[in-house]
Amino acid sequence: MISVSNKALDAWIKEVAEMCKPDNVYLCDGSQEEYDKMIQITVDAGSATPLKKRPGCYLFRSHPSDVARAEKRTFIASKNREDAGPTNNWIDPDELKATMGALYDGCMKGRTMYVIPFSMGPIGSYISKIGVEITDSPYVVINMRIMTRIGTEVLKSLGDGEFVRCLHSVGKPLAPGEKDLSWPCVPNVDEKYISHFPEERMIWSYGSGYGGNALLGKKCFALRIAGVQARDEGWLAEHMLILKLTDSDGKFHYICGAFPSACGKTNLAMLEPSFPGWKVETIGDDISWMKFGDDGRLYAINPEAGFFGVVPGTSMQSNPNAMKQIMTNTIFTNVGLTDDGDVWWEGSGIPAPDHLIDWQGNDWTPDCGRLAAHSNARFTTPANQCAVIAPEWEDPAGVPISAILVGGRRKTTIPLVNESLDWSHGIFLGSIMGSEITTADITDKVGQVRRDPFAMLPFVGYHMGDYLQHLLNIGKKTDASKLPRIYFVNWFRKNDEGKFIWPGFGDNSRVLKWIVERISGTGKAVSTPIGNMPAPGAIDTDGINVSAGDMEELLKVDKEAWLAEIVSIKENYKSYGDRLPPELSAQLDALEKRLNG
Ligand code: SAT
Ligand code: MN
Repeated sequence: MISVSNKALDAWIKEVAEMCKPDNVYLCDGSQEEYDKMIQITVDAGSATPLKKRPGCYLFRSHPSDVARAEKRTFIASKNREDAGPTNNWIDPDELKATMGALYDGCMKGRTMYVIPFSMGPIGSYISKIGVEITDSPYVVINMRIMTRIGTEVLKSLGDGEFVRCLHSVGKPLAPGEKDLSWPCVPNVDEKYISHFPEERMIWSYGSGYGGNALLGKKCFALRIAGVQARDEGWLAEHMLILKLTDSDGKFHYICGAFPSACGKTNLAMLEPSFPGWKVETIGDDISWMKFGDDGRLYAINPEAGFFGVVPGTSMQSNPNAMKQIMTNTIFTNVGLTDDGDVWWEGSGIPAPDHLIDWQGNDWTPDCGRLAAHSNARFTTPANQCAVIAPEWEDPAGVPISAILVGGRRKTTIPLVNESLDWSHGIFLGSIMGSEITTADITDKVGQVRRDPFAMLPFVGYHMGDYLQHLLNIGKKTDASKLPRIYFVNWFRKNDEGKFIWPGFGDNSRVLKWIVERISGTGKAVSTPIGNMPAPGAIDTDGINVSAGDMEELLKVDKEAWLAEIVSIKENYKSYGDRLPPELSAQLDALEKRLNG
């Protein structure tokens, strides 16, 4: 048995080992040699395929039951049911511990138990926090080393300090001599558990090896548990990208952005602007932790060290920087394997080969009627390999945030961009954001809006109403002039023929340009009932195929549509019951008055 100097950690490791009964216990040091050894273990086990065409890259195929975050099986086990709120699944913590304790009993037999000390954020930053993940999956160790900072340095920095306990098992013990599966997990989705104990700052995950179910530093810790810590300690743990935008004079601003899935968030974080001399650099593509600095501004760090991005749709058009980044040292999960040892996926912009092995390990041809890559296939790739990573991305001081973008995927109503009147109005806009439900969601509600406040619907570890109140409270902790300005954006407006009006991708930089002009005091705006909108001509459309009429449509305040929107927002707000912040209902009333005024 290993031993570590942090007494609480030492005791916890022994307690977990006694419960899970692994054959061995291994403490990760985070070295390259260790990483190479883990890779070799997975190659030898038949789980990983080296990719001849991409140095240091490997392909994994998951079990078909284990391909995405399991939202239905994600639990917030707060002591009081009400504290989990209407958007989370709740189980009494004692009951859940008893159920999962029985599942964990002996679940690591025949396996090695890996102990991974990890830091979310640069080691030692005042914004960073430390966790320890115990797992029986070498795939998790490999991915955690890319996605976070792990090993001896973290343990040193932890000292006798506090850490978040993250326990993970794939839930597949091995009998003596039993051959392992290439993707061990619990195939029955209803027996998987992704559990959070917010009061104890603890995560228990069982039965899944995939993504956010298993890489516990990401959504489980950095959003759900850190969100509770942030609420209690007066800071922010948000589902936001962080980018640095530099204009042609060399002036720069840092911008955060919250978008639900399928809105091109990773692409925006690495965008290639359409103006000569302008530059976007990446700080983070998914999560932003923000604390007040001594000057009263909000400073952000990216708590992660890698990108876990959706592969399908990634192409030289949608994200040339990511395409370059994933040529080396990248883990691919659930994409197609070509006969010459490369990977292929739908929407890559590369013609499909005549034959490949699909994500389920079967022969695939272009006419077979199946996807080569699963729609949630992922790359895990080190952030420092990104060609446009900002040099200061690991600055322990964080970067001062000037603006926050919020937005979803809306065909109608929501204009291209709208500047909030102040912080509270901005929180109101974030609280009503969302996307239209598409056929991909397999529901009878196609076309209705699924509201996803700050893209945090599946990621708030407590009551959504209290979360929105916390955001409002943050705005009262400093001078209004020091707060980031909040912008509501929508790249996805369609015309009557169902075609996108705005070109999107790199041209979204035209909207970012107006935003930094606003922050600098030069951008022209007109005041409208919904907020400040770009004055005619204030958004540069030189060189793109967007007419003045299109711009008018993109920036129109459609009164009837907004009044209908208000009805639907009221319905949504009802679900927060008496925890709906009074300021938000006041914002909604004020909007209605302005529209009718
Ligand atoms: O699997 S993750 O939670 O890391 C990504 C996602 O589903 O948002
Ligand atoms: Mn995300």
